[in-house]
Amino acid sequence: GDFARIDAARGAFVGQEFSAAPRLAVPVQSDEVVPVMNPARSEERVGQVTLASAADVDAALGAARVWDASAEERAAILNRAADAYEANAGEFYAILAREAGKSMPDCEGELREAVDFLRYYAARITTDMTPRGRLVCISPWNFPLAIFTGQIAGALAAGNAVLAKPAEQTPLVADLATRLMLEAGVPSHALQLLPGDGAVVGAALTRDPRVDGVVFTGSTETAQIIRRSMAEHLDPGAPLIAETGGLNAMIVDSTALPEQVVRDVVASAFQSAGQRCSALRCLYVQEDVADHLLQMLYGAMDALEIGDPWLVSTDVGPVIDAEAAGGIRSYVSKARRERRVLHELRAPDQGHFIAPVAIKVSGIEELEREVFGPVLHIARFKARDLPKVMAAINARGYGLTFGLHTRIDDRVQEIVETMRVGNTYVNRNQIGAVVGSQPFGGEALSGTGPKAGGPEYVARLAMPVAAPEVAAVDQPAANLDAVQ
Ligand code: UN1
Repeated sequence: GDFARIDAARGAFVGQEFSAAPRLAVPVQSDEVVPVMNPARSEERVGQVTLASAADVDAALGAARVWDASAEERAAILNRAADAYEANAGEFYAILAREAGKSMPDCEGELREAVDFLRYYAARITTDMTPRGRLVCISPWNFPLAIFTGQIAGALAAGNAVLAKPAEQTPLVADLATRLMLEAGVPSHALQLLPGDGAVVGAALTRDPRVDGVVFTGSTETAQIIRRSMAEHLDPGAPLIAETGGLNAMIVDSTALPEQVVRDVVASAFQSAGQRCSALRCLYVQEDVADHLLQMLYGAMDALEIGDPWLVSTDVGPVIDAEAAGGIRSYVSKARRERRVLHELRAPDQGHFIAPVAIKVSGIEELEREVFGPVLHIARFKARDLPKVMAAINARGYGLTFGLHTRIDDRVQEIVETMRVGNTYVNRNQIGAVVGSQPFGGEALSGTGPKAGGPEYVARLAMPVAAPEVAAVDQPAANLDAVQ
């Protein structure tokens, strides 16, 4: 990226404090204000947020109205919002770096992806779409701009009234994004922002019978809670579109190009401090080349700069908060006690940093859960056990991404056909799906589709188009008898 340009743009916001509050079509009732802290400097305040209350949720749902502008007008306004996002790049980078701990390349990627979602969904708007009604969009802190915007843009493109709940950790970037969409012309009754607690705001939103659907990205456990909450109002027609956790694997055989494997493993496992649901969690290396390849990998890990995301030299920033860091630290300590740590870096002792680490496992079945940080598990396999490796990965049922490095063409086809995952990547890294060209989404425990950034997404957020009526032919019993 163009770091000089980014540096100049975000420089205008050094030291500034930001604030966020519910943005509703009616007056806000809550006055509960909490600080927003910088994960890279545990003592630094980035700003503050006014949390929405259950009463605010009720009022917002009452005020929500579908967006009845023409298809052309909706598309024009979403495109205008995309322009506004680009024009405000510096402020977005400053907030993303300080509120979400995002490195500069990640900040740039987030803004790019958010803009792509706005433009791509604007282009998918058709004149015959009927909105579902009130859609709740619940987004994660790991892509607090891109996924936040993508969900909303998809729902708005279909003309729905959106009630957006950003992640607790990242209300500031959501507030700026919402303001820009409203200023671009989205009416306030069609887009309302409800920052707050999952247990208060998320729960009140998802169990309300006035809600016609929920779009969610986050953990599998939260998706299950939302599903139960939605079941309370017994509207079987209200869809839950979820993109959730992953236990993503990569298989590297003895024909792979080692330099490229190393580069792609480092990016897949450690970029964004491993805080992507697409990130590589379990690397399988063929025994014959493992010693050599892993030595190269550890060398590449040693070259990673871990530190303040404000610095353009930083490769790996902090994890999101103290709770996340604590959970990962105790997981790594256990592996250390069991003498399974293969390679480990050192992290700054200030802020919520986790040093990239490689941990030995015999296979993906040993992974207890998705560890959302820069923790890579490594297993070795013998060539003849390749089918067992594939079966073990499929058996976990967390199919979000899968990576394969091989130079044997027939093997590519065979493996790709066998793997039950959302996105497969061959001879490249397995993060960084691209809106339009690589729609992103998982299967089974990883989500319910349709893929974000894909052609079906907006249509799924509109009412289903009635299937052509097929006249049912009642076969009189007598005729059936005659046939037999
Ligand atoms: C996520 O981590 O929640 O492929 C989604 C990627 C992103 C999607 C990740 N575009 O890395």
